[in-house]
Amino acid sequence: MRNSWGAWDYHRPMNVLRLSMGLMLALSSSAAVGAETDCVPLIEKAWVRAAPPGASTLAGYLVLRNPCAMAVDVVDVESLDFGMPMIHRTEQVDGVSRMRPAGKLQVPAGGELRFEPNGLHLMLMKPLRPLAEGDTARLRLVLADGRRLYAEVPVRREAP
Ligand SMILES: [Cu+2]
Repeated sequence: MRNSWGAWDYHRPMNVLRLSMGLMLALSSSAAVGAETDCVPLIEKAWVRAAPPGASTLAGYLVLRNPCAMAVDVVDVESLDFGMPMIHRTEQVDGVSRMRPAGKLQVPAGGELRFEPNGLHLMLMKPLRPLAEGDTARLRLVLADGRRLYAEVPVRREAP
């Protein structure tokens, strides 16, 4: 399942994607992963900020909500539309704004993780096609347990 985009079908509704992901998990992992994996964290309010044509980097934001009974760790972001997507955090150091790789991010049970301007964000480098306002970017967050959370994210000028 790792490095495979096989479960990615741009046109299928999300609940079907989730179901097929659940089935794949059921087939690929046995008792080691319990029924807990049926519960999937949710990507909400996702958007990519529109940038001028030719921009080498776009920024993405979202809320990752974890309604499950166990914490989940987010370790990476992948995309069909960017050659080098990363998770960054913006920090103020001595009054200067800096960005650095965020590392592993834990979302507690029942909690949420907010990717928002001037904080945690998706740093979407090397666009593989032009993405203008109204377009949709395909992203997925990678969890430490190997699961992927898919999102089709609108390109917008402002937060939804
Ligand atoms: Cu950044």
